[in-house]
Amino acid sequence: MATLMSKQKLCFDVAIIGAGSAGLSLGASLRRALPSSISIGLIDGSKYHYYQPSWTLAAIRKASIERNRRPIKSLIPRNVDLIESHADSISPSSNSISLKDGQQVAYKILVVCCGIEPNYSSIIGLKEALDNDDEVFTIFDIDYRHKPFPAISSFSASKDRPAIFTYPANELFKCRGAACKIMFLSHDLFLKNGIRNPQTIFVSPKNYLFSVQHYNKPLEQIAKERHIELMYGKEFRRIDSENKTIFVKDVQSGGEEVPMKYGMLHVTPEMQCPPVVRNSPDLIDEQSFVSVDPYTLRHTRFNNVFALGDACNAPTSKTAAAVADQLRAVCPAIVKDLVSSENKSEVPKYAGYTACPIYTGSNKVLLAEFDYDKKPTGTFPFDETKSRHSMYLVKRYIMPWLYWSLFLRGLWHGPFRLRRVLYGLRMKTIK
Ligand code: UQ1
Repeated sequence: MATLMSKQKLCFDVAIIGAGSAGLSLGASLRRALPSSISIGLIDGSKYHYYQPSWTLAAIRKASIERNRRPIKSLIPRNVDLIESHADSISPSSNSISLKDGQQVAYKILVVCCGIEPNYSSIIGLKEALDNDDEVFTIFDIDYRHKPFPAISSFSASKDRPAIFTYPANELFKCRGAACKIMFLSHDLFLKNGIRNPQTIFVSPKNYLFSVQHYNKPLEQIAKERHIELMYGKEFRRIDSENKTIFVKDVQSGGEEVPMKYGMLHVTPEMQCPPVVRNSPDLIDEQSFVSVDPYTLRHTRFNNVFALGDACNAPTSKTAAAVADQLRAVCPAIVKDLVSSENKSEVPKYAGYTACPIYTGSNKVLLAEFDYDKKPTGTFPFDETKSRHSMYLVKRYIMPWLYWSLFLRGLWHGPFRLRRVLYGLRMKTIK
């Protein structure tokens, strides 16, 4: 239980900010690993926790957003305290957090897992377009959950304007694969709706579809087979939704804005940490993400602060799979700090593992798994550059179960062990 220091001040051995994927799975993992006398507090004023990987399939009604959410209260492990308020700012030099409702929370160890949110201001006219134009949508914002399906299903060739999918100008967004997935999913639906040659364009400031070459090549090949145009080196910074036009600039040469008409537009917005992090200057880097050592996820200046999930600046693709593997490093480090500092055994390092099951059309999925070095780190002992129906079934049916029943309950710290077993079995059969 929390200690009540005064009427206004709560105190926890471990305070976790955010009941998203990272906060809940860490809270549950720590509860299993720490003695019950160690208090754990989880701070979040939201009502629901969403299974975000369902948002892509929900866009074409192969999943339901409502069925993939749970009240946060129902997910809090026994003997973890939920503080139902939003954190407002953190003062790491005095080990305390100010909450929006005026309370103060003191901690011995703080873990910042508050996630990230869209920053629409980086594209002129985008918020108005999302609010007013039915042909503009994003799958990255729960507030716009009503938009994707109508926008995709009413796209038609007769508009004579293409369907456009965009990446943001910088790398500050979550789940790189989701921006590709929604394109292939939409393209499937266009074909299913009888559009014979749906004009589809992917606009990216980079010169790739996916940042890891090993997976980028097959994804580009699939786009080519589907006659999807890949427009590289173009930055999208302005939209005039009244005239159904976006304006792009060449990244290399700068130069004039070039107008492009759209008949449907999916935007992957730039993202930023919520105010609690941006209001805490001691904790952040120049892009206002929590500054951590990429291998330990411990803060670069404050030894008793960690951050994991989307809000930390570890340079990997931000996914729930990354969080699961991060737990392998963070959980034992916290246990060691609090109860077994004399234990000399090494805490595992996080090597940047992340995974992204990318839907590539016709009920097939390419499972991309890689680390900081962009080295493929496949769990399954087969060629992961191939799109497979089996991986689609894993994504659609196994992953939600793994997420709710194992991961959020502190029983899944990534596929590290599974990989060893599967590769071990393969070596045995080869012998
Ligand atoms: C994973 O661990 C995870 O997080 C809990 C996901 O999110 C739901 C994933 O999509 C994937 C692919 C993994 C990695 C697991 C395996 C079995 C490769």
